[in-house]
Amino acid sequence: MATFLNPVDSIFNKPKPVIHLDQALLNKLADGAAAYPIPEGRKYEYGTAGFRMKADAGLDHVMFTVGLIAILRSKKRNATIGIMITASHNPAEDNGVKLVDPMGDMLEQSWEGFATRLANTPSDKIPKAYEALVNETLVDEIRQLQDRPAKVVFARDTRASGPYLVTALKAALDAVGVAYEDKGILTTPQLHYIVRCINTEGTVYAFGEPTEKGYYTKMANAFKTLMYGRTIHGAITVDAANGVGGPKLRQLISYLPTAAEGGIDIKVVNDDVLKPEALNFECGADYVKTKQRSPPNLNAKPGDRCCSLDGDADRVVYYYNDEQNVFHLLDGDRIATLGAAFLADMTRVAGIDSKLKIGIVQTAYANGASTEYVEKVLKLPVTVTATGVKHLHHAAARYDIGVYFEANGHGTVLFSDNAIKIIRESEPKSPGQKHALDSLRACIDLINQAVGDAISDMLFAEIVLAHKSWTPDNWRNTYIDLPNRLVRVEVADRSIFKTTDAERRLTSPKGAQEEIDKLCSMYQKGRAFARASGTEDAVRVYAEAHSKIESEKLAGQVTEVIRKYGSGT
Ligand code: G16
Repeated sequence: MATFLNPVDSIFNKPKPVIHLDQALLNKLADGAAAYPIPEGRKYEYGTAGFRMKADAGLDHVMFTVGLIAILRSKKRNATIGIMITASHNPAEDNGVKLVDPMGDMLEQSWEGFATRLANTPSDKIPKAYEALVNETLVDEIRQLQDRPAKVVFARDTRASGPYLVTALKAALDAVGVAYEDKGILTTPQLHYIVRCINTEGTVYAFGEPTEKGYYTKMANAFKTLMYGRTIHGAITVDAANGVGGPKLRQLISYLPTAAEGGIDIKVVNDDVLKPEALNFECGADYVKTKQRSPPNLNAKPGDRCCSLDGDADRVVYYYNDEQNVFHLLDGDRIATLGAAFLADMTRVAGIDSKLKIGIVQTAYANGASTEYVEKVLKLPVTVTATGVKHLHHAAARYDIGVYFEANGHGTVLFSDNAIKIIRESEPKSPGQKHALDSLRACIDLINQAVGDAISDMLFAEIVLAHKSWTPDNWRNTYIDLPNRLVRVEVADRSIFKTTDAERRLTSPKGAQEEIDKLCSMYQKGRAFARASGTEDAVRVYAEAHSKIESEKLAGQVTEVIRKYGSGT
């Protein structure tokens, strides 16, 4: 690699060096990229959940470019970067890829543009585009970071297309010649956990042992502490969406005490990962949340607690049938309120509540009744952000204890450095305070703070229910959800639907929001919004109102508005 000075870029007489990559490296990149051309007319965008599409629609080209972005990001941050290959709740024939930043969080937003730009670069132009990005991201007037070593770790879910996509990814990593580790099949949160562990190893922020075993052990130990003297009543049935969550949950179970040992009885269903087409089919968190019914094969009895994970186990929703066999959903809003109430109680008992600011982060999909309950009953502040955990995560980080959940079951709890210090260093003055502090310390370990984690969230919910001796009915009766309806609307071009105010209002197409406002005003407690999906080619419509009939009518009318504007008539 040669470095030349470019006087044109000089600022305050400090020339910015221009890096020219060795011809041998450029040739290797050209050879590698040639095997993964962009299909004619294909456009890519790094969206809410990274890149996501039909697995055979040119995703291999994206994988090659994502490998290069991970290398640049690793050099820039001087840390290990993660790559997760999954399409989460989407059908089996889809796949996708997202990058994991050093602390196990989502890729910094300013880099999404680089990822999109490189993905849309034809294969023959990739070597020069990569060189341009080296100069753009790794060089400034003061230093150049191109010579730093890069390290990448990656994993995939159980989809059949995974191994082939790994080949395309490795082709990029091998062309540049960086160190990488293939972690095989993992849940999305497990990879996030491992990335954070690797990057914090040996520091005061050490997150744990960077292995799958380390993940299970950390969670199981925290579970045992939190369960001391408590009993979980009855079994929990977990629908694993026929995805990676099934086998991983079975592994975790082997680390947990059984019900007879004062632990938990987990029944795993829909854990067939050998039949690829079964993934997310009539099961899983997205199915249950969208259809508002249990997977048809569940056979649960009235009162049985059930929950569903999604395809990569980063979302969870609870549900049960009451004695009249009526289905009730306990979604992400419920998990957030349950968890926040517990954490707020524990900080009060521990005598540290005045030192910590606890808050909840939701999106526009949060049921209006949940927001009212948080503000009026729990007396906690609520922040609303756009959909996508990256937005919620950042907002939650502004609290000492930030509980964030999307209604679809995606979320976690973040403890600030200040909160961790106070919780770890406070001296208990009574057995009650000691118990509360021990419980809070164990929560810090049980909850996967890197990212929303269905398995960790499920254990947390089970523990809180055990502490409160609550049945699902008790949980549901904390507040009554406003009836609501979610509709997926297919339109010619979803990109014309632009929003503002945390996606609660449309700014385009012109006139659409006024029509939605007028419709909402016709219903008691009527609220509705429409937003373009970030993971599917569709617009999502959400509507809630005082009664079920009204919420469905409002959803239908707003859907018609979207269809009308979406078809350009
Ligand atoms: C992804 C994001 C979630 C988001 C969801 C929304 O979920 O990670 O934060 O809520 O997409 O999808 P859409 O934009 O299509 O409504 P996942 O579980 O598919 O990765």
